[in-house]
Amino acid sequence: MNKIMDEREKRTEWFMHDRFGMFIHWGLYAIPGRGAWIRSDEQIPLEAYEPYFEEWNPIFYDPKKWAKAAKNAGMKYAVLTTKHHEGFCLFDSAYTDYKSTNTKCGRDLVREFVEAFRAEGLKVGFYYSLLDWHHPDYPAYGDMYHPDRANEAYKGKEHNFERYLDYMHNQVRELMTNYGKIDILWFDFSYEGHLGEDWRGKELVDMVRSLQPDIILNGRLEANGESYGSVMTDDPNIFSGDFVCPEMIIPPQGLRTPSGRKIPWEACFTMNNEWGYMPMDIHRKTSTQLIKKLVECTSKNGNMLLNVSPTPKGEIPDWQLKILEETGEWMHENSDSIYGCGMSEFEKPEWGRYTQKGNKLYAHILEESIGAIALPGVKGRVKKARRLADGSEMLLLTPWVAKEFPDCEFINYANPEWASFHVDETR
Ligand code: FHN
Repeated sequence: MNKIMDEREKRTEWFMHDRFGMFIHWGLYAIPGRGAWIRSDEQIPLEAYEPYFEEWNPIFYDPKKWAKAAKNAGMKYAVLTTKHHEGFCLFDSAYTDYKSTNTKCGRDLVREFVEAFRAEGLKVGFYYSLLDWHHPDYPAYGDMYHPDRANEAYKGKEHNFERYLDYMHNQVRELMTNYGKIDILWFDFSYEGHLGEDWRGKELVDMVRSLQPDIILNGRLEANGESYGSVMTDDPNIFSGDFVCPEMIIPPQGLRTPSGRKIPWEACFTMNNEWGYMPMDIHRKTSTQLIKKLVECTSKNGNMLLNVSPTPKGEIPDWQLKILEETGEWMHENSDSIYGCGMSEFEKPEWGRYTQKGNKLYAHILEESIGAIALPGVKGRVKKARRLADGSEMLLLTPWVAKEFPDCEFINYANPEWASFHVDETR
C-alpha cells in the first residue's frame, strides 16, 4: 500500500480515460515568430524584448473557436501556457505588471480560455513556467538557460531567490483560486539546482492540493533532463506529481514502477518541432503521422498532448486547424479504440498496434495490407470482427497456412489502406 500512488491512481482515472488533449503555447514570443525560446536562443536583452509587450494586442482572440476546434478533433482537455519562461502572464496577476491585462488588449486571456473550454465540456489545465526570465530575483548571469546568462550587466547583480519563490507561489495560488475548478497543473521545468525543494516544492504542492483537491500535477517539479524522478519508483515523494510527461518521445513501452504499478504518462508533441508560433516553419507533421502516435500512446497506456501555437493576433494557424479537422474525422469513426483504452494483453502484432478496452480488442493496421493478416495469440478468442469506420464485418478466415500457426486468427484484409477494426474476444 502506498498512499501517494493510491491517490494518484484515483485522481488520474479520467485523465487515463480521455487520452487526448490540446497543448497551447501562446505568448509574446509569437510576435518575433522564431520559437518560444527566442529570448534565450538569441540572448535578447529585456529592453529589446519590451516592444513586444507594448505591441501585444490579439484582436482576433476567440477561445470559443479554439475550444470548438479541440472538441471536434476529439480532444477532451486543454493545457494553456498561463506564463512561459519569458515571464509574461496571460492572466490578471496582482503580483506583476507584466501581464495581458496591462497590454492594449486589457483582457484576462486565461479567464476567457477557461470559460470557453469549460462551455464545450473540456477539462482545463494550466501550464506554469517555474523559470522566469523577466523577474528581477530570478538568477540570470551564469544560469544555463537565462537570456542574460552572459550579459555582463547582470554579473554580480543581487537577486533574492526566496523573494522570487514567494512571487511564484503567490501566482500559483492566484491560478488555483481565481478561475474555478482547474483539472491539470502543468509545471515546467526543473533542472540542476532548481528542482524539488529548491522550489519549496512541498509547500507549493500542499497549497495546490488544498485549493484544488482533485487537480492532477505533472512531474516536472522534480523531473529534470535526465530523469523523470521518484514518480518512477514505488516510493514517490510529495512533488513527484501524478503523471510523467515525456516530451517529443513515446516511452518504448508502458511505464510501471519496479513493483509493476502503472504510472500515468502523457507525451507532448508539437505539430512542427516548435512550441511557439512560427510563420515560416518547414517540419510540419501530417494528421496521419500524429494519429498513429495517438494510437501508439494509447497502446502503451499513455496520453497524447498535441500542441497548437496561436498567432500574435490570437488565431490557431489554418494549417494546424486542418490537422485538427482531419484528426477529428478519424476520431469520429475510431474514438472507441482510444477513449478508455490501454495496453492490450496480446503481444504487439507486426502490422500495427492493439489497443484494448475490456473484452474489445482494437487492431490498428498501420502497414499497407494486401491480403489476410494474422493475429498471433488470439486463436479461438475472437467472436466477430467489425470495421470501426462503418461497422462492416471483417471475415475471419483459415488460409491454407493456418495449420502451421495454430495460435493465430486470420482476417481477410486486402484493402491496402490503414484502418482500425475491433474484434470481440469474448470466448
Ligand atoms: O522549455 C519548454 C518548452 O518551451 C516547452 O514549453 C516544453 C513543453 O513541454 N517544455 C520545456 C522544454 O522541456
